[in-house]
Amino acid sequence: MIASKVLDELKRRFPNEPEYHQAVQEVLISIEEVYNQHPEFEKENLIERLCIPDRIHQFRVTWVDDQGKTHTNMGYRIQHNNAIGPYKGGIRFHASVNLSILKFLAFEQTFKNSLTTLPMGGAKGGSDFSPRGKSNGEVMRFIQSFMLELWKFVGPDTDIPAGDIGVGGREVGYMVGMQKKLTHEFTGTFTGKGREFGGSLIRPEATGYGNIYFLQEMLKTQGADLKDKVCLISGSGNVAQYTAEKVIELGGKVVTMSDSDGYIYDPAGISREKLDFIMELKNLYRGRIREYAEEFGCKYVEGARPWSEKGDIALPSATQNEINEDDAKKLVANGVIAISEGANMPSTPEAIKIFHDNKVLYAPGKASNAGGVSVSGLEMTQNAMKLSWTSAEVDEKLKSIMQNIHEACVKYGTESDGYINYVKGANIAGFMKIAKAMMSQGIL
Ligand code: NDP
Ligand code: 2IT
Repeated sequence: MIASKVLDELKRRFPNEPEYHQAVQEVLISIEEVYNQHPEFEKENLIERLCIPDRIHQFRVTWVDDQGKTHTNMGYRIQHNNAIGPYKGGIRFHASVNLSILKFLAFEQTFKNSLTTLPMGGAKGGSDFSPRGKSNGEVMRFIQSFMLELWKFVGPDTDIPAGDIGVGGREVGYMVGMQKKLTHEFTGTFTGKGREFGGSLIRPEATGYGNIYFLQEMLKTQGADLKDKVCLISGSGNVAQYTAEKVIELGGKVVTMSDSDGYIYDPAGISREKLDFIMELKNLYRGRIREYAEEFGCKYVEGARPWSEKGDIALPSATQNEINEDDAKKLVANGVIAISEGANMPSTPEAIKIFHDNKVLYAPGKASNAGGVSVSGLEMTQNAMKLSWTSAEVDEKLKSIMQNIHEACVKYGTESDGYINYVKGANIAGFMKIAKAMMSQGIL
């Protein structure tokens, strides 16, 4: 396999999908050498079978707003690969959603899920519907219409969706309700459910906490910890909130958070009480991060990202490609020692090169944000066993999974000078498990 040739061919067959090409390119470059040590892989064209999704469902979603106006959106479910378990991955509702973004996310999810050590394949879905500014009734009616199509493709042993951007507890609840109505069955088809109907404790916290558990392992390799470290966080949604919570608990100082309008910079640090304000603002009132600056009198920068502020650690937790080459240069010039991604693919390839060239600790999302889907996997197990574990039990399992993922990255990613290339480590470790499973199951 010659990585550049495979990529060129994918670009020719699937043009205008830049995010998908970006995600595939990173993996191909990382695994090229290992792949070529196994001629049996190439003989069965494993690489194309792994890069091209098994199946794509695409449908129109029609719904009526509070004023009686009829809208159409697009709905998608990309079932990427189920070699190691049923399709599994989140649903994203955001105006920017398109096939390229969901294909990159489903591809990444396949590798991430392989790393978790749990038996889950990879998938992603969503819609270009944005819940922002919509009433509860509008969100519910949209979701009921979305589910009229999606229900046919999902199930507890087939494909198990969950949350992502724009999809939290409220949205998962509406999806579960409609799935139940259409199938007459109460099954564990979704994860991220409310606690009252089969949801796992710690699932809301899992991605953010997991990212910090991974970061702790990275810091340990340099004899460092989080105490008094200044942390730059982007986003103020599910992942960002619980990332901040864990940093604060471990003695670090969070100085930035953001939303799609801008970021706040609080040099005194976002305390536990101030984080409660953000959680209430975002989760209850669905307000804007600007209101934090108004409440506590700190700096707010409209239309910008937080990467020009000085910090020891960067924790991007909003969206893809939110750290570009210039941002990476600024972070490095300001003395950043670690970047641990809560979001999926938040750093551009040029930014990653800057981190690698400067030998800073850099964890790609498919390793460091795998805690969310891991606890989803634990939710599936609890549902199947019809029991629920305590918070402490789930948290303990989450920590151990993140430590195992870190270990796998070290095993496959340590370079001759001792620098740990977590991108290479995560991609090779994730790939080898899927490849072996695919080879065992015949040419499909
Ligand atoms: P939320 O919808 O809860 O929060 C998203 C946050 O990011 C919001 O603050 C949002 O601002 C901001 N944001 C979204 N899109 C953009 C954009 N285009 N530009 C700038 N800011 C943006 O989503 P999550 O916290 O769940 O997801 C955040 C990231 O983490 C995503 O990359 C997701 O794929 C990834 N992830 C999520 C997991 C989960 O379990 N939820 C698991 C693993 C990864 P605004 O409110 O203004 O839209
Ligand atoms: O990107 C992700 O890993 C998620 N959005 C969570 C997926 C899941 O199935 O819990």
